[in-house]
Amino acid sequence: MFKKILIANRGEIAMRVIRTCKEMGIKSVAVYSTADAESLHVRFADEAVCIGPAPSSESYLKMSNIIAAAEITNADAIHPGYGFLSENAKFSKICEEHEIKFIGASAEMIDRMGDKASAKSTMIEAGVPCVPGSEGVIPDFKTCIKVAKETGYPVMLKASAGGGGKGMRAVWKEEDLQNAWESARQESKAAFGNDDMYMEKLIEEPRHIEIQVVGDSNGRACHLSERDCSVQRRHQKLTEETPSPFMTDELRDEMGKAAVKAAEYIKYEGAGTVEFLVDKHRNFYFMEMNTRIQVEHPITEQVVDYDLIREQILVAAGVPISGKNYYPQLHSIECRINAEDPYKDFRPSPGKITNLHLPGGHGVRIDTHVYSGYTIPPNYDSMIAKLITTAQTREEAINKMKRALDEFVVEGIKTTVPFHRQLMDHPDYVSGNYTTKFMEDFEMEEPKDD
Ligand code: MV4
Repeated sequence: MFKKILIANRGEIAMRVIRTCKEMGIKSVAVYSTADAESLHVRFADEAVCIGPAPSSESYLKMSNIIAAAEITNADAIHPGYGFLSENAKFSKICEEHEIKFIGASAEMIDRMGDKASAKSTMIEAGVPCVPGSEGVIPDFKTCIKVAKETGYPVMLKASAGGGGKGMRAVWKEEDLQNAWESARQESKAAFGNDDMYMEKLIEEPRHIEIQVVGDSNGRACHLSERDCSVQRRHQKLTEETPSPFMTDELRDEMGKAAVKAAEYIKYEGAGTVEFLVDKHRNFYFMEMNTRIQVEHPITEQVVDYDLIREQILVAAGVPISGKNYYPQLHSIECRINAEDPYKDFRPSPGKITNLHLPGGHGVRIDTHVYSGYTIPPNYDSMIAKLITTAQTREEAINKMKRALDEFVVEGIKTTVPFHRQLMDHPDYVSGNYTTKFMEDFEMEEPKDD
């Protein structure tokens, strides 16, 4: 078992990993930029190394500085968290070359799943349901027209190096295809340095339902059921829940089996997430596979009583998984609390938290790194806390979320607490009748003068 793990991340996920390391008796090393010198993960870790100035490119993305920190502290593994270098094949490779265990996917696996068209081809070989469309990357516009005709409009053009919606265009009729093809490729080239495109039949008003999987070094995988992540704004998840209000027992079994088949086919090691699009007829289609721990992992932990970070560490140390699958015994909802102003188009609101009161009580979990007096640096993403409520039923979990949001006090900056509070009263959310289109029509009501 590892003696010392360096966490190559910051914020709440760094705290999350440090906590499990402590519980497992593993020493932890925090790395921090000069902007994070006062951050909580620095204080909670057993050791801390400053790896550079505020800009991520000079610190949390600076591979040489992170490897140097691991060498000088004699860490035998690195946990990358999510974001930053968590799905960077080159970093995974460099860790391997330095004989530091990367608690994540191999460089080959990251590359294979990071190339969306090749990931899809792999899933077709594995027999995982995929959206009909092109066979891999489309070589030229002439083929694009032909494939769109064969697929049938509307179609979705997608960037193979993409993800999160960049370089993606919905095309409803042939006359719009050329503009979409050119603008999507330009956007993808600019964002990823690669303009390979593939095409799929457009799935209208889909739900985003993902399955958590864990694979071990013996080639076995299990699933831990689903998370419904359909409430998104500009491809940023805002809230997630499990079980999905759209799920049925047979659909869960089918999607779970497909996700395990995918993971075992590619001999996936570690915690991963297979993302699916689900249409209104409950047909599901492979979308992408993420080879990292996800922000929303706590809701799964809550309903199946399982520590996913612990499992990542055990699998990376070669410990086999039990092999059984896990099904939700409770209902859990996560609200991402961001330092953004929902009354001003969710614009960032960095600054000093002058007063903070965190909710608590039965069934309330908060994963956060902030504290009263903490100054949120403008350099990183705006998430300051994840508020998670868990109860026997969805109705009770929503009720608990409302109560917890009403208790949540953050002064000195604006946050998305008021947005989540209104969401919990929205009829389409409360009824569970929402898709990825939900946020397009959502309007914040002006604050009542209290
Ligand atoms: C789609 C789709 C409809 N049809 N593919 C968005 C980013 C990337 N994860 C894939 N996405 C989509 N792919 C087909 N064939 C609709 C989306 C989509 C979406 C998917 C999940 C969650 C939120 C979304 C918001 C807009 C579009």
